[in-house]
Amino acid sequence: MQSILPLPAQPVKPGTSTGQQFWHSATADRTEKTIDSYSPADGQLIARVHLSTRADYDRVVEIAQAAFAGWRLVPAPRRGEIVRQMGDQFRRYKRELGTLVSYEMGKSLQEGLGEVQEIIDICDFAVGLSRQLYGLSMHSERPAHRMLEQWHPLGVVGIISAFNFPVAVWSWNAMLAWVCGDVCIWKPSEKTPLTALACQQIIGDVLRNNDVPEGVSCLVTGGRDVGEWLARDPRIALLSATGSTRMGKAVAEAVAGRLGRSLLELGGNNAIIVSEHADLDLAIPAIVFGAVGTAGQRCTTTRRLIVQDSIYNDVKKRLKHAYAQLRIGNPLDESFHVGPLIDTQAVAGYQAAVKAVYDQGGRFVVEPGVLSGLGFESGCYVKPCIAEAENHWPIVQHETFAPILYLLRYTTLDDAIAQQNGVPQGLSSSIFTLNMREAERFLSAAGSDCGIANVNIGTSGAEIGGAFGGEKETGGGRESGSDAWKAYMRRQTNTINYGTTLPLAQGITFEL
Ligand code: UN1
Repeated sequence: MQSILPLPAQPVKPGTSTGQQFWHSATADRTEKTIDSYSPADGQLIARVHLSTRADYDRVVEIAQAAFAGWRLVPAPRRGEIVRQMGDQFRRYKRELGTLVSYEMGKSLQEGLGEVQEIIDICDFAVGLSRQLYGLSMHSERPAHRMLEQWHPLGVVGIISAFNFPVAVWSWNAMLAWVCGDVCIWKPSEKTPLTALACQQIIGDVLRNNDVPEGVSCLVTGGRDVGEWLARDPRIALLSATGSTRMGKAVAEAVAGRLGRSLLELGGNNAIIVSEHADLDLAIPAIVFGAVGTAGQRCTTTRRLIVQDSIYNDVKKRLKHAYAQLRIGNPLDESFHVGPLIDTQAVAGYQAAVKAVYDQGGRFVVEPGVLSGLGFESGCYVKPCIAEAENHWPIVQHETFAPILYLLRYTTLDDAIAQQNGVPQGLSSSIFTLNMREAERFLSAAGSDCGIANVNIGTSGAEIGGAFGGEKETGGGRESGSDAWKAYMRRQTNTINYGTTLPLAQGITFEL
């Protein structure tokens, strides 16, 4: 891997994508603090990245604000054209970036490439959107009056992204924000800073070649402190944050305290209901991919399986068989299905959850374990496992970012839906059934309470065309497709009088 990205002699420094300070300059302070990025695949140090100071942060916000003054006046389709060129750049660098995502984050190469494909897809979506930022027009109650609404750029958008989708989730936000006329400051996860720097490099040429003002795309690096600076800063018009519910609550409180806007995409505790009317040939692979894909570290990972009594033993048997085929190993080797967790701290979280399952009365039907020995030197590889459990147990109610699947049973569909909804989170959900009444009930107002509800496909792997996000402790935000763009703009209602009198609304008279 060292040949793909040789470790730079000095830390890589963030900043704006067109500015001098993007790569570390010769004059930089050698005693500066850094984030060391290790690969969970082999435990190697990949790079040292400069940690933004408060002074760096303030400078970046000023540059972003200055850029916004110009960028908001660039016609939206022209902004879309620049995003189109970015999409081409991501096409060009798909393999390199996908490989780096896989190496720095630990997801399989296929998933790393898939993540870059999500960037390409959202670029295409945003290009079309740049000609469709539609407002409505309304009929006024007053003669010779016209009413309409228009959508204006909002300002500086902060983006806090998580390690599990280190680049795609940034792009869902940034590409929409840019066609909407906003400028972005991205704080990537401190666990995956290098993939973020790579994205800045990839789009840097496009911005320079098009004379886009410096500061349209900014990057700051760091952990909780930097997140707090963004959350408390009234110069940040919208803060979009993806991560844990704990982080989201802190962000929501700080942003609400200044009456700012936040867009939150937080934890999930996603379930698949498997009815006695399910086609199990579809259900089993969907469950396995949903539970073990990205080593159980997607917000949309399938964490609970709610199975009808009459097929419970059959489903259990088939899953045991499927899990026995899983090959765990280096994510860059395409013969493996499951890569490592992000770091040893995540492994400790997995072990604590396993212990909690035993303590709360659970039983593993596919055994857990941490792998060691040749190929597993990083200490981050764990066995995907399945436990028989009950929905109300604290460990089942909690999102553990690891490949642990809880097997639950139900008798009636009402009971299944109650269990599916009976958790604090509300991101993704699905039912496997060929019975139309069951499927429609699951999608009805009395059905799933999640932001995403699927029939005969799993809980993960959403396309960018739909709005992505969830209810309850998932935070309520929507990113990506549909009309999620509206969160990145400010709405203005206009009333125009083209007549010769001044009638007041609601029939009020006011004579002078
Ligand atoms: C996330 O885990 O934060 O639906 C995003 C999916 C992906 C995105 C997941 N398209 O699984």
